[in-house]
Amino acid sequence: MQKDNLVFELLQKELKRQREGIELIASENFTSLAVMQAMGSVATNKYAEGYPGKRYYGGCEVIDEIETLAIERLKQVFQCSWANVQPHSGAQANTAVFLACLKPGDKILGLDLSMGGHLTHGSPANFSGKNYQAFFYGVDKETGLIDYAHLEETARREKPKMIICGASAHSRDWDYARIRAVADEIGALVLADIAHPAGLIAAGLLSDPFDHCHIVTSTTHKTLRGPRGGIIAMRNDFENPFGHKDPKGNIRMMSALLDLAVFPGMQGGPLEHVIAAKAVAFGEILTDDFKNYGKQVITNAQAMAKAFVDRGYQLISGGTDNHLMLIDLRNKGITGKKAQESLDKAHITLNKNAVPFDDKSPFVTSGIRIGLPAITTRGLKETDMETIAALIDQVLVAPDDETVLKNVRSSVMDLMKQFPLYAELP
Ligand code: DSN
Repeated sequence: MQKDNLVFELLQKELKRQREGIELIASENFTSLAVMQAMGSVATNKYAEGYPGKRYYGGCEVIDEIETLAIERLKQVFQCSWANVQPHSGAQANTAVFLACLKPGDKILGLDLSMGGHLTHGSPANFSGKNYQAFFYGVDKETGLIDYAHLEETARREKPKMIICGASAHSRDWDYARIRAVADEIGALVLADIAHPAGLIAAGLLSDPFDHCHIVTSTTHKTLRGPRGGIIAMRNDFENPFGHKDPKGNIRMMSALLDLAVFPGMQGGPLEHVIAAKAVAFGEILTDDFKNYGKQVITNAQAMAKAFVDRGYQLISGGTDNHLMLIDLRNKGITGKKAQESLDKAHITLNKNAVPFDDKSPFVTSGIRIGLPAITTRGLKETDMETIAALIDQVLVAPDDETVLKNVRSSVMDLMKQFPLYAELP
């Protein structure tokens, strides 16, 4: 078979881009080589619809061992009694939870997308806003913190069946106990989507949602530093409080309904090569190295936040508890879109992001989101954050100045040469 030069040259080009840039997209990370090797393995060849021990295909004995290992390691990571590692993504994981817990038209309550929430938490553009009646809470205009009083008021008034906590662009920890208290008052379930901070929760550095939230979903590729994918987990199993039954009309525990919702409910064959890579990543998360990584992510984020505040930038909520920060650029006279485009030219990658109460469209935005998981994996420390903030500031002050962009790009390349990425690869 001839090698596909076109695709492999493009992949080499992408590796070069990753090596030479400063990666600040809060939802990205660099997996270990072992995680990538598991993903690019023979497990991609195998059909395994079903679950370990109950498959619709022959020849699944090794795949069963791989998937069981992934499940057991994930249970250990979060001290859970049940986990499903098959969702292809975080969105799929959330879809499965909705399918298992709710009926179309049921009310849900989530963090508004424009306030840092996620599409799958009820946005009208998404299945969650189309098939369910979505209500939203937000953040306080002054403090940028979650407006729990508004959440409680909306919950008591609308009585949603499910309250969703979790965010894509919120830099503070969550009060899961407070959300559970109001959910118990109105008989609602609580879903925590921890896609962003999951790795920091796994490392014991942020509040633990599992004690208070009935069901937890996550992606595996952000702070968990695994392959692109999703998971669902519960510390304690329970009966669906809304009387849902399985297709045979039997009352089942939530774990069984969630398994059925993932397969055959909304997915076919699981991506067993990705599940193998998830098992590798979960094994890595159980090490002390990962705990140290989590601590460094937070140290770096706080150092970066301080460096921006010192330069007169306005951070939503004034700082960060986790791996990211959201910067409102309105006092700097540049939009999120322009900032992202100019920084791209300087090999600094991040994303434009709406800020709470934004007056610009989601395609333009007033803000940028900065995340530290990826550069922390590369080995950068808190002293480097001052350097990076200074480089970003130079670009944002003169976004169209080609000389500035060229000089910053060259400084970025020099800096990142000191932190080799995938040195084992050509
Ligand atoms: N979770 C989004 C992000 O944070 O980039 C993608 O869905």
